[in-house]
Amino acid sequence: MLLGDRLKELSAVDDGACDPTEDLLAKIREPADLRQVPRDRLREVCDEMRAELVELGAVRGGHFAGSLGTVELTIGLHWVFDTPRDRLIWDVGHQAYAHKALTGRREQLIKIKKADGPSGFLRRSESEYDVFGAGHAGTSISAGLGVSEGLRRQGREGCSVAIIGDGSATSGMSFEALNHAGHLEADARVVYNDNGMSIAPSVGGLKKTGDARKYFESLGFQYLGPIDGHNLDELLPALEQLRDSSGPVVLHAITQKGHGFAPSEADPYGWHACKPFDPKTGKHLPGSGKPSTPSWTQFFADALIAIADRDPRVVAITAAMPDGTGLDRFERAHPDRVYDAGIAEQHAVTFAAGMATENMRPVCAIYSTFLQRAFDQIVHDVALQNLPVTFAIDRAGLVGADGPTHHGVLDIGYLRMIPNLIIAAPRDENQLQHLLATAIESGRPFAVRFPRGNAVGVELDPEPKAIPIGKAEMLRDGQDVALFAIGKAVEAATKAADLLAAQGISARVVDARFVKPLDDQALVSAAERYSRIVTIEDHMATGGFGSAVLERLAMLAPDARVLVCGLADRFVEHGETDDQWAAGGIDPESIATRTVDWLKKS
Ligand SMILES: Cc1ncc(C[n+]2csc(CCOP(=O)(O)OP(=O)(O)O)c2C)c(N)n1
Repeated sequence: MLLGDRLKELSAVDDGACDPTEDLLAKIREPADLRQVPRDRLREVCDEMRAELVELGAVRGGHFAGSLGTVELTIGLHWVFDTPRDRLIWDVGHQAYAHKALTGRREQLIKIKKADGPSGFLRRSESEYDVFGAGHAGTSISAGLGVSEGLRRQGREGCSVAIIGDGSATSGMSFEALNHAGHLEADARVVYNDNGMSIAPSVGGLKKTGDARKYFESLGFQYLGPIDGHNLDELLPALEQLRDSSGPVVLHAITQKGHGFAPSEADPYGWHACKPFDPKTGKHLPGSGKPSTPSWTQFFADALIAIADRDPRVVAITAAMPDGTGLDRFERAHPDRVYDAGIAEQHAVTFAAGMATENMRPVCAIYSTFLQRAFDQIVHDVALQNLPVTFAIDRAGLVGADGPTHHGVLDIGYLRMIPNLIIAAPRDENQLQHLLATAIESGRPFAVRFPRGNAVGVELDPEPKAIPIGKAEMLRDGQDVALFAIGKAVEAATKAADLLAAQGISARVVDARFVKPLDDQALVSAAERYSRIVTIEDHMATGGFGSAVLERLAMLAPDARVLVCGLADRFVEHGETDDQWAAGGIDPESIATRTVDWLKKS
């Protein structure tokens, strides 16, 4: 439907109250409506969009500065290209809120990342305009090239355009895709959204030399630009040129992260994501007032600082997440002992392995979900050579609002099968500091996984100290059943034991501490005493901690019966973490109920 028709329709509904000269955005239900807006009014659409995104961020918080910086790009792309026939492929998706608003999801944005609202990233199931799902960085050029080849081979109409930030372009996959596109001489259109920022300032030789033209041209790309990505007079003709080109072609758009809102312009790092704020001042709204326990991440950083104080071999490596992993804090204490490798998890791990061959003790601080990228590097470069690299795996378990692209619920599975690798998970921040010391002092490949959010709030021992590897800890004894839990699930197991006690069932609670090696003695003693063991973990049941227990008991005590409380074989949607635990059957109530039912049956 034409915008004019839509305006008339809306005017009729609104009893003539609708003024077609105002609130253009409200009339745009889909990109076809946007394309009816005359060029000289696109500025107004951009301004309205930006104001709306500021309002949204003020109320909801969440990813913020990235989308403010892509307002003109988004509107320009949907105006110049014939979407959805032409396929826009956004990298990551945290900067695609304007894209969501233009493609029929404007009213739902207020519920973004809530269980009944849109995802914070891109999802094919959410909209035909989300051509390729995302959440992890560096996929768009590969996907765009694949889409382009798919279209060409079948003679389908349309083209693909990958939109990638300079941060995401530091990923190895982006280079691989550019190299392949240059080789194929395929119709690979790329918009290089260069704002100088990843979450933190971007890193890399390309950023240092600043010679993007040379980079792209050396890989066989036609290079357009650089242009000011906020100036429509530059942007629109450049996008038209991009549209009308063939072969591999990149448009270099310079943008400002956080553009158009003074606080985020001044501090794009701090405003990558935000808490609700006052849109007039940019001041964050006060929280509940109750001081909360610091995050697991902060305790990790403090423990690492203490260990590095006494061990000069310790260095820390991040893949573009110095703030998220607490390494910014570490860096303040130990300047010069942190490496930001860019969004390059694979490289970060092998780089660490190289250092480890020279008697260093590198600690790779990487989120569980992003470490998935580096699987072969962990196998081939670290574990096979038995090198002393520590993996500090943050955001392990269910992460809530970021949803299935960001849950860290596969790591036990993909690490457990790797020989030489030790895997542990602390139940609280005090255990975290000790496990970190254990890892670094072990001289072995060692993974310590810990969750997102506030830590438990226990008292800390004065300093991190190594503990025996593979030793579980019994937290309470009982008569009827044993609960074996790992990491954050230990707290749930302890609460479940209380609920069971109220029903007259007395449970032993064991903090396994290690997934690998398991504590055989603790398992056998429980199997002999109860012959019934419940395992609890914030991880997939398939291939997880419970699986490990089952495998071990099949050898050590084959008569033992095991109830595995882990996540079922499906992706968990975005929403509140507590709801995700409950839906996954791993919250205290579910564990207690499942245990009671199971004991009755067996
Ligand atoms: C594989 C992977 N590692 C890390 C991240 C976390 N992350 C999300 S956005 C982002 C920065 C992206 O920078 P850029 O592409 O330049 O976009 P900008 O926010 O600057 O617009 C990072 C590191 C991720 N999504 N995927």
